[in-house]
Amino acid sequence: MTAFLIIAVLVLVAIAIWQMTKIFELSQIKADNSQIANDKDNKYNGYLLFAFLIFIYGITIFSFWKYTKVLLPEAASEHGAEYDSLMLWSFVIIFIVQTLTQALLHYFGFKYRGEKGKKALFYADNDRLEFIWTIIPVIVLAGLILWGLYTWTTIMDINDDDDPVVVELYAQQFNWTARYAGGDNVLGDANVRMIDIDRANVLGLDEADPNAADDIIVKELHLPVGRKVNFKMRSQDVLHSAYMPHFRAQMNCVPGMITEFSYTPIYTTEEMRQNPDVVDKVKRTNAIRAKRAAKGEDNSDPWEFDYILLCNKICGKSHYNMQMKIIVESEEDYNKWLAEQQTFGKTMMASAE
Ligand SMILES: [Cu+2]
Repeated sequence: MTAFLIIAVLVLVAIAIWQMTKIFELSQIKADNSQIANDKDNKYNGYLLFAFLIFIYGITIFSFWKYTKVLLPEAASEHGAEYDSLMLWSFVIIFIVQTLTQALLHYFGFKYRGEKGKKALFYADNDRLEFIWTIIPVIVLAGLILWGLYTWTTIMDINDDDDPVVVELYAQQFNWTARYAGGDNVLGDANVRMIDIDRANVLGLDEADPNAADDIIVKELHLPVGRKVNFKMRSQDVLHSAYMPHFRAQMNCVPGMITEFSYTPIYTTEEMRQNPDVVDKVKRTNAIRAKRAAKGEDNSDPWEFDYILLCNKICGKSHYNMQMKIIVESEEDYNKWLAEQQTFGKTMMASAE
């Protein structure tokens, strides 16, 4: 790949030098006018325009065929479908408009190519035409913006009604920690100044706050299916972004403040593993891994699908590996798992001994 890029750059530099010498030659006044475009040249360039049009349409079709399968599978959250249709319709509109305008642009480029004796028509203005090409984009764009704002307000519903699970996501270079609010479903106060690694107070919880004692700090996110989860994000050092692609969720984690996002997972991890898109993706990935393993390039085990929390803000050298596994399960399994975790109060007691 690097060799290819170097060759490409060298070729482009060579072309640039060649073109510059041509310009230099043109600047020398000569009797010979072989460098001035004639009808034949203009026609030839007109055909090249068509060739380019075919090229961009071809590469578009190729990309659809080749890369559609690497898109995310069906959304696994309640709001996800709405988000996806907003995205899809924006793309459909952009796609149609760009396909038509590109065709017209190249066609007119060809039709009105330079020709001996051909004169351009001077056309001052046409109010009706200008009105049409202003009002149509205005209506379409206003529609998209209103729909987007409506979707945004629905998604950003972070109220505490309907008994949501309250979870804190704590970002630091380069890992995630999650904190559950415990029995009272209220997160205890926390501040980076109170972090005490020696005593395992990794999130800086306020030991004097009674709400903190039952908080549960974990390194793997478990969520009950069908129940709303309210995330409260914090960052210890720099800007991070909590990105949960399968749930169509992302929110920046900003040092010094708490940001929020909430969603309701609708498929358990097990259910998502049965999703045809996911089955297909796992199959393809494992085929590639097997091929690499046969060549001795890869010795990792077959991959299994899991929901994932990633950092989506370049935050330092190990940003690419800043992730946490998410497991969506039945409320029963979730409660069982939660009951097995140690509370912050107990951790503090153990460290005091
Ligand atoms: Cu990060």
